[in-house]
Amino acid sequence: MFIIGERINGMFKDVAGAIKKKDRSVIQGLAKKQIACGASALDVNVGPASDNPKETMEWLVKAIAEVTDATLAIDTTKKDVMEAGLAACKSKAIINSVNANQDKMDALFGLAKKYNASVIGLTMDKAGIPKDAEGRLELAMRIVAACMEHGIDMSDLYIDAVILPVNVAQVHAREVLKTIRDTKMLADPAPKTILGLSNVSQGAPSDSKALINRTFLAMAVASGLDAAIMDANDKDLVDAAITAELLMEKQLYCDSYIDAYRKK
Ligand code: THG
Repeated sequence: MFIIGERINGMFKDVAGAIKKKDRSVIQGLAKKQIACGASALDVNVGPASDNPKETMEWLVKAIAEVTDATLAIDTTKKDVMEAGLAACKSKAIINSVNANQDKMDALFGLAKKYNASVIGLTMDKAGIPKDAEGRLELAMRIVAACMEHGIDMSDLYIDAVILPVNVAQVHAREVLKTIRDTKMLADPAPKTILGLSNVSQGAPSDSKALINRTFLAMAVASGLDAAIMDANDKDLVDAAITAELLMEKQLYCDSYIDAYRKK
């Protein structure tokens, strides 16, 4: 599982506070902790309240790059903020994200080429997120086609079937799982699949969130999920990801498989 830590996001109070005070140590602490817990990459999102998102994104990326050379997923819907983040990255970055609208794809696949970045493509467009897998797959196919037109390798594309909170959109979860399975048939080699996992438990009672995330992650791995933006600091969640991959024969079994995986 390619784990992208979700914590450097201005939607969290500690991150919003650190941005306001320009306190790099809070951000750097979160970066180091997530990597130590098993994240291979870090999501970077300035959050909804930022008055100067371009400058904030650049500041976050530079602060993180001082303590790790991990891949960063630049998480913004704004093209100028995306470019500010990509330009500040020292290692290969991930564009998080592009939707299936042609104008967005042309703009952001252009940036992907310019900065040699990977891309997360969301199965949504101007009309929103389709309710069923068929609608999501049609948008995924549009993203795959645009990627090919722009000369981007399938190995650099992650399709995100967009999971919604189960408390308000219960019918979506199984459609997301079907989308993950069928995305593998859209191209050869196939694009990768990814989810913003914690969306699924947003709004659920806090004592059930971790269980909902962990259960859905195991189900998604069984459906072929390759990567997740998730709470890497949740040890049980990371252990569940490793174990689900073991049971899918993506890791070799040994009695100490968790330790063996974490030492890799
Ligand atoms: N796909 C892609 N990128 C994404 C998402 C996605 N980026 C943002 C988001 N979704 C993934 N990141 C989070 C981070 C936190 C939470 C959900 C998704 C979250 N937070 C808790 C809550 O809202 O209940 C706690 C917040 C708090 O403590 O303040 O659930 O889908 N490509």
